Amino acid sequence: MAFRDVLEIEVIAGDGGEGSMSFFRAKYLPKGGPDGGHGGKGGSVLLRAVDNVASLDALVGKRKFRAESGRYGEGRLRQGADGADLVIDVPVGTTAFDVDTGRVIADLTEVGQVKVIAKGGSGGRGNSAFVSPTRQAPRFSELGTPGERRRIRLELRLIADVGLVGYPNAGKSSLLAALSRANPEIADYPFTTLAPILGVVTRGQDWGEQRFTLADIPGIIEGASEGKGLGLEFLRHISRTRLLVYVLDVSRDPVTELENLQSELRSYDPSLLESAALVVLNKIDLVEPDIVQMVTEELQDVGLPILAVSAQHGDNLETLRETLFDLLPSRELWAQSHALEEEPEVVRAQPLRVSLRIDTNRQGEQERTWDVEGGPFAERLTRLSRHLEDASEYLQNFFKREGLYSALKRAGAREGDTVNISGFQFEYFSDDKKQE
Ligand SMILES: Nc1nc2c(ncn2[C@@H]2O[C@H](COP(=O)(O)OP(=O)(O)OP(=O)(O)O)[C@@H](O)[C@H]2O)c(=O)[nH]1
Ligand SMILES: [Mg+2]
Repeated sequence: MAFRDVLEIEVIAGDGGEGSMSFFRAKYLPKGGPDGGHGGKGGSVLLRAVDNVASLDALVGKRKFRAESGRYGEGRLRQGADGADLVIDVPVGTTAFDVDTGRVIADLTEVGQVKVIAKGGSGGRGNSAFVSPTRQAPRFSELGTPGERRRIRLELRLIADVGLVGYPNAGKSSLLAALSRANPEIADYPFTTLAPILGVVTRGQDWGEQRFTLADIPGIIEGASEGKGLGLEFLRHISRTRLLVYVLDVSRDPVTELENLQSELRSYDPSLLESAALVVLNKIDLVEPDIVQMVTEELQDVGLPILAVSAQHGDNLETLRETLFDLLPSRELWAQSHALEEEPEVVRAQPLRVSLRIDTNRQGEQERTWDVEGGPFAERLTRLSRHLEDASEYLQNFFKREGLYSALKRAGAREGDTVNISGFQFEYFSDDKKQE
């Protein structure tokens, strides 16, 4: 059975629709007013956490996920339809990273949780929106803004409360089977378990019933952090468990095995060693009681509680169940120190910056260009790029209102300098001059 727990996809939100440039027309009205409606919003791409561990598998093979774009606006003030959102179902426990920044975009820890991972563009305004006392018939409208596009890495970390870690053949799956109703494969060869398996462990009945989930992951061996065995891939699935159980085969070399396990975990993520933990010495039926006693004493130094059991014969399993319930830290306590920090929703606008660039042209003359960064200017120009000519007066006012001219003036701009706003260029002229 394939078990996909890491996947890279590309998500593309819908573009906003274009606003309409239209004038009301009727036979008996020769010059109707502007009536271009707004474009619709682009659909966003969302992740939704569902209670189905296999759901990342369902996404395999599809690389691009695209939400619908908004429709264009039309005359008679008809607004374009919004594009539909695209909801991608992922298993609860999935974390989404932005591949390019490495930041956490969404960390879905509860079933039903929904998070936008690519925001749809906004619709352009129709020409009806630009009517003013001095502009009765605007001959321009806006384009919509493009939808966000992102490369996303999805990582599934099972949301198990307790995790079993140990060498192959230590008896992890046997313990899972003995403590829960899960039915993992158990066999006398290493790496029987190839993918994580969850079981539910309960105590008490009816209203008093308590439960936790127990994860059995593939065996870990020395050198796993360098890619030996099945590698440390699966340790991801115990990174959220609140209690770790080191399962050791008492008949092998448990002291060395525990040391190696801990050092492999440490090289994967040092904070794993700070989790609450318990050592289970398994297969006590295979050795004399004084061996168990001796090993237990040798393991004292590690400073963890130790319990000797036989998964096969059922020795001490009820004590193990009780101990697990007792040692399991509460969710609230655990969350305080382990919450992943999601990327903040609001991206603050960049402050306006103007900088002068002086080039010498072929004729040996100096050309002065002011590069403008930040501020709302580039977006507004892009939105109006289909109608720059007709919108020029509107844009002049907009630039002035938003402080572009005063910033340029303060920086020392001169009549005839070029102003460059992400590729849109025009000539600077000072306000003072205009008023003369
Ligand atoms: N004698 C004895 N054998 C056991 C005990 N627990 C497990 N075994 C046997 O040990 C072998 C390995 O058990 P598994 O539960 O498959 O071990 P695992 O840790 O899940 O192994 P991997 O999945 O390969 O990592 C099987 O043959 C089990 O029957 C025990 O308490 N006593
Ligand atoms: Mg197993």
